[in-house]
Amino acid sequence: MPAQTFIAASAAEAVAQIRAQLGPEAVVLNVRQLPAAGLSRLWQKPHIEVTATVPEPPPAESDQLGDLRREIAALRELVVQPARSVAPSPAREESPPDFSFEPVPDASGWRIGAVLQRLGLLPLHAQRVVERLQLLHGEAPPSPFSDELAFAREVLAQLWNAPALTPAQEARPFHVFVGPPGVGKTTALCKWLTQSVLLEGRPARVWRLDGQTANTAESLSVHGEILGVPVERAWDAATGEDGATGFVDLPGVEVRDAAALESLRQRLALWPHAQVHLTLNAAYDTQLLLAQARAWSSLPVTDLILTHLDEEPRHGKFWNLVLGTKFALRFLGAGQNVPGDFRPANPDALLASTFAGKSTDSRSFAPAGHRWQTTC
Ligand SMILES: Nc1nc2c(ncn2[C@@H]2O[C@H](COP(=O)(O)OP(=O)(O)OP(=O)(O)O)[C@@H](O)[C@H]2O)c(=O)[nH]1
Ligand SMILES: [Mg+2]
Repeated sequence: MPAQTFIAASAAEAVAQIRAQLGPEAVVLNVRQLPAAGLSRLWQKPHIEVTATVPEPPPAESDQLGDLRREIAALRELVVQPARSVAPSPAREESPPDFSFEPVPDASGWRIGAVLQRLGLLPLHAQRVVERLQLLHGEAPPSPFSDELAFAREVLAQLWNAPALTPAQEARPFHVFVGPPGVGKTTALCKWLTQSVLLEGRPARVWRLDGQTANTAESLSVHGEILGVPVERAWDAATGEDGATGFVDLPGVEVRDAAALESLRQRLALWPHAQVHLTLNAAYDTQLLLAQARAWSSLPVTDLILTHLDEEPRHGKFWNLVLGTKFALRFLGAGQNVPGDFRPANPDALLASTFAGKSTDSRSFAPAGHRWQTTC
């Protein structure tokens, strides 16, 4: 569906318009403040302009089978190229395929282990998948590689760690974003905030707090103003009692900085029912991501948010976080613009992008050519 533009005096009014015209499936593509024209700007509050659309409906069951077939075909195309290139065409000689491996069986006899490693899983985790496959389907692999692939997808989906919230965390959502400096915490907060206010129509409140260092995210205050959400600069428990969804933005902390980490720990102790989102840059090297997840696991982290998916084509590596940490993947964000691309993580979407090389499930992407305008 083509994007539609809504002009409203407040976020609540925009929500009502979007809901009435596009229904609950709407996706917000862009938000910006419209300055009032002429003298009226003296007494009139600026309006907001929201661009929204409804993504394509999910494919029917039979299409999903078709998707799987296409993924297998694409994968086969990639992995059998070297075998076919025995007598390469001149063009191929000039630019050899950069994805040059064959799904050769490892010691277990299964081929999928090598493929998973090529897609970004560490050997340890690829091995774990193969062992589980052998447990479920027998020592020897099925003859068609497509069956191995389909079984492996099932196993990965079973190993998915779904976010588990306590009743108190569910009752009064209060989101705190923590993580190393510059990974995209404030941007992720702005994206989530926009969805919460404009799509769910929930009242929200933001705290942009200083830590050991000052929180210089002025753009967060501007974004709050556009959405009509108060952005406090100091914590006051009383303002947290109004039932609004809370969002807390904090400066990044280097885990090596013991004093800053301890100060953060003490602050988190003030919010026992907070959902603490460890935010990491997905484009970092796998070992670094795992080291960061381990280092932060001494804090009461609820789940993980990965940012910068637009800069990381190999989504298979995210399975190392699923299989190698105690954290559930909660949200995946791509791009620096707000509201941009920010969606709940789930095994189906990650499997699709792992095996098809797509950045994420294309159904939820904005229409081609659309450009976001706000940054946070
Ligand atoms: N390409 C890309 N850039 C991003 C993404 N998320 C954030 N950025 C950019 O990364 C930079 C840092 O983003 P912030 O949201 O300020 O990061 P932060 O973690 O809040 O930073 P500190 O508060 O300083 O620790 C900014 O230039 C963002 O525009 C993303 O998903 N993709
Ligand atoms: Mg920040």
